[in-house]
Amino acid sequence: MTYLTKPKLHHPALPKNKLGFTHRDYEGTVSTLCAGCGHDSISGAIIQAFFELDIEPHRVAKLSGIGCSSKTPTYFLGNSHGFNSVHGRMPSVLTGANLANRKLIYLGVSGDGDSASIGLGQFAHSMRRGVNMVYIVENNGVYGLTKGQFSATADKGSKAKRGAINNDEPIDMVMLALQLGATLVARSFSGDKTQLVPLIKAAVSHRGAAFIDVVSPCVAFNDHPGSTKSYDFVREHNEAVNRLDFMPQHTEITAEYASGSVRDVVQHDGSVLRLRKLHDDYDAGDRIGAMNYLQQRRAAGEVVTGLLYLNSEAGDMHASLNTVDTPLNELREKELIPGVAALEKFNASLR
Ligand SMILES: Cc1ncc(C[n+]2csc(CCOP(=O)(O)OP(=O)(O)O)c2C)c(N)n1
Ligand code: SF4
Ligand SMILES: [Mg+2]
Repeated sequence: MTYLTKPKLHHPALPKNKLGFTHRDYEGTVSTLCAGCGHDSISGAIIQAFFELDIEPHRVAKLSGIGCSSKTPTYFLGNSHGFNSVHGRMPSVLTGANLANRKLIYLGVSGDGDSASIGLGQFAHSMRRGVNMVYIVENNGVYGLTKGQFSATADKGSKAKRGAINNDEPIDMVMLALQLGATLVARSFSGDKTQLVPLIKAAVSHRGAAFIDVVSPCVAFNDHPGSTKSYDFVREHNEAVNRLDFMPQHTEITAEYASGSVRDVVQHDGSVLRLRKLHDDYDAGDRIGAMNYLQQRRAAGEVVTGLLYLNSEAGDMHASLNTVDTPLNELREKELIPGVAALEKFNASLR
């Protein structure tokens, strides 16, 4: 498949967004992943979300580690900035880029091996620092690229394609993100674009560390009976706690819903997230409650999906470090070398 190039011509009547761009302007090269891989559906959802958000591709920086999942940024947002880093090291590269230029929209794409095994420490620190980013883990429970070894998110007792049983406890990335202080936490399924696209839009409009765990079946190594990351298992055990409508800034809110089942949340950019409750006992504003609920439902064998936690008042790493608004590469000599008097004043403040 690698020899296939995408045709440059496209139908003139393709729908355009407010910027005059079509879906094609948000795509990348032809995917070389296995046909049916969940990761390709996530790429499709990312393309749709950025198209519908009317974001100029050059405002986005996409970063990844190593794995089939980490290859996917080649297949979307071909006109954005991109950096394919080392296995498990995407979070620190993203953090550095974000510190240097806060004007870009940061999208970290990773796998369960990349983030829960070799990169677990990196993942943890990017969450607790509140790096302003969308962090997506394409979670298939295996190392797809290296031929299907169990990853750290594989459920205890789940079966590999050749029959081996996983005896280790799984790492739940959502529980970790909640515990570590991520301020938007969600779980979704690659086969549910209706849920995933608004979640990505909400995460892009959120200020702070936004984490989305997307169960994304690996059709080559982990889509058989006995796997808890297969299409069939997730479809049968998927419990969505809410549905999200995303309304960009300046959109007239017309639909009416019964009060109690709906909560409107205004994000810092003025966009509105309308959260429709599907489970009355679930409150996405209660972090500890969310952790208890997730544990209970997991014990009952359910895969809980939806917007699981949101703190729309949250700050981010730049707020806590009190950094300058201007990206570092735009600072001029006057700001970088403020002179002896300014240096004296600063030194005095430290004495
Ligand atoms: C430092 C280092 N160790 C090991 C590897 C081998 N390796 C490449 S991808 C990978 C696991 C990828 O798994 P995951 O992140 O879940 O991505 P998937 O392929 O499942 O999407 C491993 C162990 C590597 N490339 N670099
Ligand atoms: S090996 Fe698995 S994760 Fe990798 S492309 Fe194929 S189906 Fe997707
Ligand atoms: Mg994986």
